[in-house]
Amino acid sequence: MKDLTPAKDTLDPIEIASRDEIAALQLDRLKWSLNHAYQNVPHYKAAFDAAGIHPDDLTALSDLSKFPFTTKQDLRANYPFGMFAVPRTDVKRIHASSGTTGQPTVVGYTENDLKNWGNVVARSLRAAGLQPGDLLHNAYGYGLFTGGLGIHLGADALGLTTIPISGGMTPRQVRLIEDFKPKGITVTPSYALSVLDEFNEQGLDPRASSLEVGIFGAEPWTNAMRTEIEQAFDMHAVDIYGLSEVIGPGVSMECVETKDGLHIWEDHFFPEIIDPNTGQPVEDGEMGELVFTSLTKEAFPIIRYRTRDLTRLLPGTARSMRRMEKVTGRSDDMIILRGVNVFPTQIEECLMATPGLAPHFQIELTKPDRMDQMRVLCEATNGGDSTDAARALASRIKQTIGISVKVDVSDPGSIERSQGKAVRIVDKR
Ligand code: DLL
Repeated sequence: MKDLTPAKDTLDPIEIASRDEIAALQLDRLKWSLNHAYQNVPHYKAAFDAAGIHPDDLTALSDLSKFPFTTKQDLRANYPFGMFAVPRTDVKRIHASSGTTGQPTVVGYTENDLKNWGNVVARSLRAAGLQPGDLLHNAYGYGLFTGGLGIHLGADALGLTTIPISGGMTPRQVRLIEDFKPKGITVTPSYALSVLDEFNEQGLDPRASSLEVGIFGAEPWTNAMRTEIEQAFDMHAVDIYGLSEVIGPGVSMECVETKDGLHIWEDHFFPEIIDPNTGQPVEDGEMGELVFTSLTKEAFPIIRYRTRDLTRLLPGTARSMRRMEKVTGRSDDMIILRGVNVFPTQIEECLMATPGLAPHFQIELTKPDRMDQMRVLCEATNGGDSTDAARALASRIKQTIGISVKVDVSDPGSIERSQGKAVRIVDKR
């Protein structure tokens, strides 16, 4: 793999500024953002008043913990445009979550917001090793989902040539990678595996492709998966994180030179980690739920938003800004199996460590006799001995996670393929 480390003089100065400089900027911006939300969004005024707190009470960054949280429920209650802080006519773009688990969450952007979003995504793409003039194959979905258009905005801001292929039509994805020879690919890790299968199906060698870096996010994935993808394509694999409510992709990004967690673009998004049960902030380094406050957003300011994503904060390395560890999972995706907490990423790690199994999997939950049961559905690699592999995976899960599961290994191609975010859990209870 080529060294793709970006030259220091191409970074935004704030990426490598001193912590004091970053904190001073955050404090100024935080005061602005709290006031902006309070004055222009009835929900925030009511919530701050009810908590007996006013934006002027914030004199230090640590005062933020006195302000109330915002939850997905609050956004739903204000559907569709109730959380907007500017007149609708100043909103230049709207995105929305798919709403598969309820009413969709609607977010909006002013012209300035789009510019800032483009800049943080450009920063992220540069951190992955892309430079102006490079060719990018953007396979995140275009539409109301923020992935496709969010990455596109950043690619434009960085000066890349973008192939806006979106998700799906996998044979065509492979064909265009072969014909156009992009340097980078932006795609969910699970869909990257579908693209990989297609390479093999067509008898093409993915390692011989032009791809030098893949920028993977929108769903949890493990370091074991990173190794698998890097080896399969002979390219770097880096992690990009974000969520619609905070801006979209580009909230944090892993640097290609260190691959040690994701630097949060702290000049725009202020992170906290809280204990999900008590709501109390925990120290940097401790695991908990990630909470974000926007510092510059005009159309849709968001104050102390509970992401439900579990991770921890770490000091900066390749950049001055703090890192978040790879997300373990969402608290919603945590399975409690006979008292043991399990995340799909833990199953992924065990699967990737078991020879003879392909990286595709689903977890099926049933309750045959008032006891929860988990079945891991996976596939044999071509020519693998599936009985041995099944036994090996079940035993690895028992040893490392401490739960007994059934493992069903089926023929290659039998697990439903993702075209975007993978569905990991099928709950039949
Ligand atoms: O998935 C934004 C995005 C698009 C990020 C493309 C990266 C690349 P939403 O659809 O609002 O936005 O979903 C946000 O997806 O709260 C996490 O649970 C999960 N997620 C996003 N990125 C990662 C990641 C986009 N790198 C939700 N690792 C978030 C783990 C991620 N989970």
